[in-house]
Formats: sequence, C-alpha cells, structure tokens
Amino acid sequence: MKAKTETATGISPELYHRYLEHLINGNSAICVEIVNGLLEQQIDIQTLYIELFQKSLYEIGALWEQNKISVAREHLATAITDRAMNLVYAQLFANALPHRKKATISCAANEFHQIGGKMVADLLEMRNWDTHFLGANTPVEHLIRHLHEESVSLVGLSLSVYFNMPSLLEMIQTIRDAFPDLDIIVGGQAFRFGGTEHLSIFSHVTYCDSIARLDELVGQGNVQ
Ligand code: B12
Repeated sequence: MKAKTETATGISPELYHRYLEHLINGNSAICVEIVNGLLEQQIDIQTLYIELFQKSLYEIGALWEQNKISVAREHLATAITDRAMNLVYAQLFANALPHRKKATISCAANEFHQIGGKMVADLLEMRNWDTHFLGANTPVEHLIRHLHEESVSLVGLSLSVYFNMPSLLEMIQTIRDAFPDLDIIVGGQAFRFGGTEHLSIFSHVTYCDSIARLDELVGQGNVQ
C-alpha cells in the first residue's frame, strides 16, 4: 500500500500514527514501506526528518521516560530510524556538485546520541556541503587529527545530554587552540533548558537552536 500524505510537503496525522505504531512494534518492513512511499511522492527530506523521524523518536523518548516501553524497544526504534534514514541517500547524493566546502559533524566525547548529528550532516549535504559525519563519542584528539587531514571550513558539534557539557567545552577549546578562526556550530537537546552561556566565551562558535536556521547560519557549501 502506498503511504498517504495530506499535502505535497506534509505528513498526515493518520500516517504519522501508523508509522509510530509500527516503529514501537519493531515492524521495520512497514516503516520502510511508509518512508519509501513518502520518498516516491517526493517529500521534502527536511520535513521527513523532522515531522516523521524526529517527532517519533521524541515520542519514543517520552514513553521510555514514563517507563511505558523498555530500553530494548527504544533501541529498536532508533535502529529502525537509522535504517529508514539510509533510504534517502540515493536521492541526497544524486546531485552533489564537484566543488564544495567541507564540514565535519561530530558528537562530543561520551555523547552517544547520534541521530540528530547525522540529520544535520545530511541537511548540510542538501545545502551543497561536502560533509563528514563522525558519529557518536569522538575522542577529541582524533577529531583534531581529522580536521588537520581534511582542512574543513565548518565543524558541527552535537550534544544531547547536559552532563556531557564539560567534554563539549573541552572539545571546543581544543579546536579553538588548533584552529583559531574555524567556524563551529553547536546544537542538540542538551541546551533545551539553557547552557548557551558556556559557549559565549568562544569566538566563531554559534549555537543553533533549530535546523530551520541552518540556511541563515551556514548558507550554501558550494565554492563560487
Ligand atoms: C535513542 C536515544 C538514546 C540512544 C541513542 C542511540 C543513538 N544511536 O543515537 C541511547 C540508548 C544510547 C541513549 C542513551 C541515553 N539517553 Co537517550 N534518548 C534517545 C531518544 C529516545 C532519541 C534521540 C534521538 O535520536 N532524537 C531524534 C533527533 C533527531 O533529535 P535531536 O537529537 O534533538 O536532534 C535535532 C536537534 O536537537 C538538532 N541538533 C542535534 N545535534 C545538532 C548539532 C548541530 C551542529 C546542529 C546545528 C543541530 C543539532 O538537530 C536535530 C534535527 O532537528 C531521546 C528522546 C528525545 N527526546 O530525543 C532520549 C534522550 C535524549 N536520552 C536521554 C537520556 C537521559 C539518556 C541517558 C542518560 C540514559 C541513561 N540513564 O543511561 C543515556 C546517555 C548516554 C550518553 N552518554 O550519551 C534524555 C536526555 C534528557 C536530557 N537532555 O538531559 C532523552 C531526551 C530521553 C528523555 N525523554 O528523558 N539514548
């Protein structure tokens, strides 16, 4: 059966709830079918990411917090989401331009939430950035080595849990020491209730409260 959308750019509440139910029940095949249906209808990728993947994972997190689902089921939902995101890559990389600025996206050391950072990396690809996504828990010395090897124009750092703030700040300081003028953007749920004041002591570090601001903050990555 084909996925049903309410508009060309949105996801109907009915479809969302069907997807969520199958996500919770671990029905990868149906989740994949729904996502493939939306892609066939040329859903905007950012809408897919935010209105389906992010929304459902936030709901999964709330259910886990209320002890209504197990940690195992939360891991299952995350794994299905990760698979579903991989369905977009044929489309995402199809029109990559040859000359693009490089961006590296990473989680702070000890930060295991990586779906948000992966989304940001993809959304930068869509804006013509040549993006390296390093995933969760990157040791700071290896991030620095990577930045030296790749000569990037932008670093994006993701933080989901507030208790990892010291490792984020250490990471920023170490990048700042090695690359005084390199632009850094920081985002993630750790800042939901504050914490951006820790970032204000650094130059060239911008907090991004929503990926809707990516255009304004980083623009396009193609070399003019
Ligand atoms: C899946 C999950 C996990 C998985 C992660 C696996 C993986 N492969 O990623 C695992 C099991 C590892 C995990 C562990 C823990 N988790 Co958890 N987890 C989640 C869950 C359910 C989904 C996370 C997710 O992918 N969300 C969807 C993405 C798309 O959203 P996002 O991360 O917010 O990203 C968006 C924006 O924030 C932003 N963004 C993010 N990064 C960046 C970076 C840049 C540069 C920019 C510009 C933007 C940006 O853009 C993204 C797109 O809009 C959330 C629930 C929730 N509300 O998200 C809890 C949640 C994040 N976890 C939570 C907790 C408490 C934990 C643990 C401490 C639990 C424990 N006691 O062990 C540990 C911490 C582990 C660690 N050291 O990091 C809390 C965090 C509360 C807080 N903020 O302090 C949450 C919110 C659950 C809850 N409701 O309480 N978790």
